[in-house]
Amino acid sequence: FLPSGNELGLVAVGFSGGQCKPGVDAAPMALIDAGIVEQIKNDLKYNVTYDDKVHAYNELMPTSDPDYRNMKKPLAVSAVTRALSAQVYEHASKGRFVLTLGGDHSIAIGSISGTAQAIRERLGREIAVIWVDAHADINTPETSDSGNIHGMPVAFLTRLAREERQDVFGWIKDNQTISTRKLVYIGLRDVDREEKKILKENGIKAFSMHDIDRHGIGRVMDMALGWIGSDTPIHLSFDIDALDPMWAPSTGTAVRGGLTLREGDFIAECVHGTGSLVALDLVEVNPSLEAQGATETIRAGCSIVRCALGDTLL
Ligand code: 4U7
Ligand code: MN
Ligand code: MN
Ligand code: MN
Repeated sequence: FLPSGNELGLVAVGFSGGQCKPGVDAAPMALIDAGIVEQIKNDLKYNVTYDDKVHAYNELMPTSDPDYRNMKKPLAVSAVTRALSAQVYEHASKGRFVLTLGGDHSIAIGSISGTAQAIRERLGREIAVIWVDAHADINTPETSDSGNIHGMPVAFLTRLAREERQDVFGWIKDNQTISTRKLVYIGLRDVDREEKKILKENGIKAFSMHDIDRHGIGRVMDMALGWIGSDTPIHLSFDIDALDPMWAPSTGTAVRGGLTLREGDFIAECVHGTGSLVALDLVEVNPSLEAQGATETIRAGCSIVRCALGDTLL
């Protein structure tokens, strides 16, 4: 099921509506200005299909978008992720590896639902998801303190959160969802109390920073990939705030005590090494925060992407 012929589809998503801080919508352009597309084409030899646009989805923005079930901007996030889901599906169903550059992490509702559907239809297989993040992003609308949807994408993708309204994620079909058994977290260190309960009750596999300190990132990756099992298509969703603020200060919800840049790259290298990676999200880079650190954060993002696409040290 390997994406054939090094074909890669790129979707640039300039969307920040899953949280409250402006600027994360500028990340795709910043990553592209830093040369990410050239690196993918020239150094890593991918055939890139890209519409040369950073999608803002302005035509989808509602004129009024009041809170609903404690969710902020429910109509906007739902509409954007629905459109993104179709874009990602289009690439993945043609056998392309799909790279989605965010944007805040709410966009994973779109990218992962699109991958899940395409891989089910093309190969009759369920995807696994590796979620690299300081946070679990598995709040339901009811457990969320903030109401920010970038803290809820995993709940909607696993159906732990559901909504009938078509214009508020009711569009998510069963064949676009993922299994809690094939979900693995790496890098957690800021998990809300209610989220901890959800992880426990559903037996979800998670490797926190404590586990990485105890076992080292090498063994943690062996265990994470062992849990998924070989020969399972993998979608890697990488939140830049998984890295320590020393390496990635420019992000909306930075948490100290995170991964080194090298550990982040190593995770991406290991997942690439499985030969089963079918899609990657790189999210939550916000170049307007900690402006002195923006260049560093963008460089870290580019590095993670290159490693996941097969860049090697030797
Ligand atoms: B990110 C939080 F309360 N859990 O729900 C929430 F701590 O995509 C943070 O991982 C969510 O950056 C962070 O708002 C979302 C909070
Ligand atoms: Mn996240
Ligand atoms: Mn996070
Ligand atoms: Mn964040």
